[in-house]
Amino acid sequence: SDKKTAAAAAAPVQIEDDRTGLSVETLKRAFADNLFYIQGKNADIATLNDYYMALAYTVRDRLLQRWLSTIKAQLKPEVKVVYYLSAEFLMGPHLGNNLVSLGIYDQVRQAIQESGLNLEELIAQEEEPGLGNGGLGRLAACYLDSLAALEIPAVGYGLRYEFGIFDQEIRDGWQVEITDKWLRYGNPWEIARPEATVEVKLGGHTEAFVDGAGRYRVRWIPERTIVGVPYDTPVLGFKNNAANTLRLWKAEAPESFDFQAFNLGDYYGAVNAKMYSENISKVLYPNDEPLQGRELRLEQQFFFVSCSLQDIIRRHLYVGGKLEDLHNSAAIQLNDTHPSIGIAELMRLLVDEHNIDWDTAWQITQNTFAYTNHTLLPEALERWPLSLFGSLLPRHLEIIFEINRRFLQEVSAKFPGDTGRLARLSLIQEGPEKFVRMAHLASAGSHAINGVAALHSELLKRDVLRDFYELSPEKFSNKTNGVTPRRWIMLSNPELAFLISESIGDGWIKNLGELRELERFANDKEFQSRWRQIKLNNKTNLAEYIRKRTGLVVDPHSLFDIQVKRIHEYKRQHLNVLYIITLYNRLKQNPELEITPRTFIFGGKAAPGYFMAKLIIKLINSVADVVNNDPDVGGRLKVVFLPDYNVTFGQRVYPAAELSEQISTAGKEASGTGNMKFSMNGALTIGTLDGANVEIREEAGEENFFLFGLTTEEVYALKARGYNPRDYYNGNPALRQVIDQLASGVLSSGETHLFAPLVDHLLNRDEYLLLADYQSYVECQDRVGEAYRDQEHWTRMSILNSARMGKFSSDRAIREYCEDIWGAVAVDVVLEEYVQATA
Ligand code: 4GP
Repeated sequence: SDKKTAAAAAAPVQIEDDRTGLSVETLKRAFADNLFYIQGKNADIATLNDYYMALAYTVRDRLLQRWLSTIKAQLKPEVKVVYYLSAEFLMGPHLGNNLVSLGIYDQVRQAIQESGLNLEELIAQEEEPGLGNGGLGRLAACYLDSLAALEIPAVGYGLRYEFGIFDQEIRDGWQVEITDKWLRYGNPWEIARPEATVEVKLGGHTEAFVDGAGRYRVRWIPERTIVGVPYDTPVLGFKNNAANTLRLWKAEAPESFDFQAFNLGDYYGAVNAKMYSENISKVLYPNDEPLQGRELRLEQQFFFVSCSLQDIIRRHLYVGGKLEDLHNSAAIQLNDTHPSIGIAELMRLLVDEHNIDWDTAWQITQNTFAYTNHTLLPEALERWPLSLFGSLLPRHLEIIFEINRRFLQEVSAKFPGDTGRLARLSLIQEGPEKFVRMAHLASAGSHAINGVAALHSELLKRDVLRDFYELSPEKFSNKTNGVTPRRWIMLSNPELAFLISESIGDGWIKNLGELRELERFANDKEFQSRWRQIKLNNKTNLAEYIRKRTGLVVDPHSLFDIQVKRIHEYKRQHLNVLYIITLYNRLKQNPELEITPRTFIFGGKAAPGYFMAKLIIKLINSVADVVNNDPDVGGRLKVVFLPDYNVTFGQRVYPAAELSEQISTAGKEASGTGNMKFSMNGALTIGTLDGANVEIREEAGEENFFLFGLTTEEVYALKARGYNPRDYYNGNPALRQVIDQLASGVLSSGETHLFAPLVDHLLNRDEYLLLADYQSYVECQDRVGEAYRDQEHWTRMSILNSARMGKFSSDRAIREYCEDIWGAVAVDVVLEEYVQATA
């Protein structure tokens, strides 16, 4: 009866309209209210950032009702939740995307306009969370978007880096890295949940003991403890009621440490411990750098994985689940090997902390985890020196040894006497220095393993994970990547989105396959000219942005030929440059030559320690200097390196592109996702048969794709025969001229040594076969130039490219993961109209 009175007293309160209402009037009122009460400003003193924050909070209020309703709908024992573990989430700016998801872009624009401001300016104010390097992190973000769009219960788990990927500036043609202080002005999209803090142990040693039941057990006596504080960002579904959670962990020192030291009078010691602990979530590691010896990186990985697994278990027990059934209510996806320590950590939690026997724990673990591989590059496969691993995670090393012992027993049973195979499959790499092979841990401990494009998945089975494939072929499948059409068409290319919806209805936004209906407009003159006009508008916008950022004036009527992605030798930005120099030489030889005017646009960051990649940036800028300022060129060629490529900038670039450069050495690019964003927005692709290019070409039709270069098989064969780049150099005068120019200093203001490392590399090793592919690329580029002259035909190809990209929606990819790997289904979310103050 006490309970009854309490419940009566806590009669539910209706959620205020000012917090949820979507009308222009309500939005305006809420905006003014937030400016005053949250930012503590009025119009007299408000900065643009204050206005941005006031609007962000207005929008966030509208997420919260959906978010809490979603949590309520999903917090049930029978609901299976997808946990996406990723060291990177490259989310991009939230505000515009949330407006799209809520379907209130137009109302908000009007409300802001009636408040005397400009919505686009406020949107541009947002500092994007750069918590990822490139493809892998952005894929995780697209997947969260699709999971919410499809109402699949899901949590993304990662690290809340205080400094994300560095900001890039270009000085004297070189990349300069600037710390990314993205949290400087606060982050209105996250909500801290300090009450859900968890403890993580590190270092120390282990002790064996026999427990009360007479069982042999091990306890871990750590050297130090840190705590993980979760920060949650709601991730909205597109025009539905679902809002999933991105939960990022911040590392902090446990308070007790401070007090202890403080009581001893060691104030600095206390502060030091705090700073040391907080280091763990300080900074995102750039990829493409050797990780050996990077203890902090391993600490990061273990930290966020341990926090997340403890969180998952707590949630499972909270809804009344039994640990033996964990795999029925949790599907944990490992986004590459970065979180693969989770396999040993879950074993530890189950066996050591929850007293479950090894065999049962191993079954639960294998049935819960699945692993996605994102790269075949041997240097990118993570392995940790045993010594480092053991000193940081002594108990996990023991567990890995035991997993390995049992695993190799299985292998022996299946392949008796095959010791070579045992050595190849072992989780431990033997040798003068021993290593833990993380891809092997991930493969042994997962029930599903996938690559990210058809070709890549085949190569995984054939090369990198061949022995695992022969051992358990049933684990392997392909899940070709996808990207979200909400951010990558609707938000970034609103005019195109409008034209598409006007022509075929707006079903495509949730079902991208419907774009096929555009095919019937491919020859329609009126439609074609609107299509072209939109592209021109987007190009004009980009040209204006280029002028503002670099001072360069480019012609929006020239062919916009774009390569944006991380700078890496295998991606071959320098092959693109070789063609630019070739064109330049032709114009110098014959200034009257008729060529298709082109603007070559590059963007991308190089890993700070990757010298060759940084030299490629310098090369692009040096060539730009020469080409852009030569009167003989007469503005027909322009080369632009746009600094600080990130998601925000991508949103401007993809809609303005006409030619998409996807020119990696065949067999090296796992999938690519930029390639998909370009085609969706009507760019044609020049590319090799690599990664998802293969499937893009299949879908678009080979007549609508500019193919060049060696195939994967040909690359292998050529290397097996013994590749000598000098043969190509000697046999091709145009190529020879270009390489000689690089060496001579004419492209580097006389600095002859500047590009010597590049020239040396190309002539003597050329690991990525630029010289072998040069002629084929040049001829293909020439065909592109020709094709561009027939604008009607070009437009037709462009329309068909967009029309046929339905497959590359991340919704399709997520459906496949749900059906084949996760066994997760949609859960309907009913919006709660009332707030209940007590339970
Ligand atoms: C990237 C791959 O290089 C790219 O081909 C793929 O599309 C993307 O993952 C998503 O699957 N890898 C990384 C990385 O970004 O850090 O390894």
